[in-house]
Amino acid sequence: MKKIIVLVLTTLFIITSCTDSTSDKVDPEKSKMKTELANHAFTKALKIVKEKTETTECSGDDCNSGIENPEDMDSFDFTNAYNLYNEAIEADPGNLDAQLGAAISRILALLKDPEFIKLRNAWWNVNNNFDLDSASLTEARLKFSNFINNAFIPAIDYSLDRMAILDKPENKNYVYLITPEFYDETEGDTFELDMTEIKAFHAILLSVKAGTNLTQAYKIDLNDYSLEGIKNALTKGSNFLTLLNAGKMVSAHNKANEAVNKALDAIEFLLAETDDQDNDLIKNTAKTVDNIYKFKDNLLKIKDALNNPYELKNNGIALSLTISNFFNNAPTDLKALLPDYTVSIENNELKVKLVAENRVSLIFPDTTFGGLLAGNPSQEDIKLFTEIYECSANVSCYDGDPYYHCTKDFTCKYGKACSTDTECETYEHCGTDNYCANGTRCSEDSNCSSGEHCSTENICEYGKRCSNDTDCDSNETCNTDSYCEWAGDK
Ligand SMILES: [Ca+2]
Ligand SMILES: [Ca+2]
Repeated sequence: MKKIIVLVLTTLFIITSCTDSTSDKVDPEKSKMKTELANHAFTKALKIVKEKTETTECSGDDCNSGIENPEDMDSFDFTNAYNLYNEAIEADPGNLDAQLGAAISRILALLKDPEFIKLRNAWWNVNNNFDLDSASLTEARLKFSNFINNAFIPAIDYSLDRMAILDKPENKNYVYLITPEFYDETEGDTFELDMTEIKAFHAILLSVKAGTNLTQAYKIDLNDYSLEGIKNALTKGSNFLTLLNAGKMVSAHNKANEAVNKALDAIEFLLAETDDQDNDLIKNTAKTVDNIYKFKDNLLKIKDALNNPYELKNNGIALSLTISNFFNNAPTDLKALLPDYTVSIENNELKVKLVAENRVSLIFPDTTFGGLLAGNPSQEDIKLFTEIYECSANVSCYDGDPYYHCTKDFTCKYGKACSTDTECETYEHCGTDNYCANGTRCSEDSNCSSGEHCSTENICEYGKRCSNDTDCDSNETCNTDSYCEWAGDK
């Protein structure tokens, strides 16, 4: 009886362990074999791309590649390699070579993606069609959106998932050697990919992801690329450049931070490398170390700017950039941040004009630009920082026209510099600001011409002296200061 029980238990154990192993069987040998096949398929695809894109005939500066029509790219096919790397991962998720191969080939396989092919053909049409109609442009733009959303972003996400598995502290010693066999040669250089290159690739993927989040945050598609359609889109109040998804702005900021941290991580790894650097793609040598530190410095500055107020100085004005605030409280309409402008179509051309006719009347509706700048800068701060002035000490009025001068609000005004009236024209006087202005000097009305009066500032001005409307011309009234004033068309 005891024997039977043992036998039953043993059988049960075998059965359960068998079923377990068939549902979740790790097969490193099979995985390795699939990876080799995948590498071979990858090399084959790479060779075709290389051959096709190599320049062939040159006449002068104009060289032809093997790509003469979009269908020539049909042979760029990394899907086979991608599928095989996936089969290798299925057989053994711990196969890091397969994880790396899958991450890279997934992106290259986009060349064969139906959404890419539609986009490629549409853009080919746009670029080779001189009488471009707005319909084909609209079509191409739509294909671009479809490609980004339905093919490109999923591919980036997939590769990021592979990187999350590969780029772990416990894999710090992982190295992938690209031997001549890999690129189908019998002899040649061997390249080493270690965590420096992997982290660098990871950082690039993260920054691309940040970028794709931006494309999804705001309405950047136009429904219609005709002039009329573009005009309507640019006009204030349209939905173009309005916020579609505030969460995507938050994600973009997070991914940008992750990308910078990952790039810094790659640099730390690179700086700690002590092995022979001859075969490394990214090298840490006496020759490169200065550039590595410079790059690190720039990354630290970017990291700081992404998260803390960042001071920008120009033209004597300091503004505090708060990128983090902008991304985390994204403005609902980017167009609304601009000064008032009009959009029109003139002679079949799009014209965008500011409503303000001069620097003084130019008003920024939000001098923080949706929270991008801290501390509520003044209109004048923004104008000086962006160097919006008609004139200044460096910028003269109308190429140095002596009859114009620059006022203290940087606007060009008629009148040449003077110290006495005699330096001005006969119909002018020298004003308190030392520029010639219209109107001769007077002490009483009789000093002025018949249609004028002598103002309280002792300058002859338009409008003869009066006591009531009947003293004035038909289109004038006698104002409270007792001179005739234009009353408009009665
Ligand atoms: Ca090395
Ligand atoms: Ca290295």
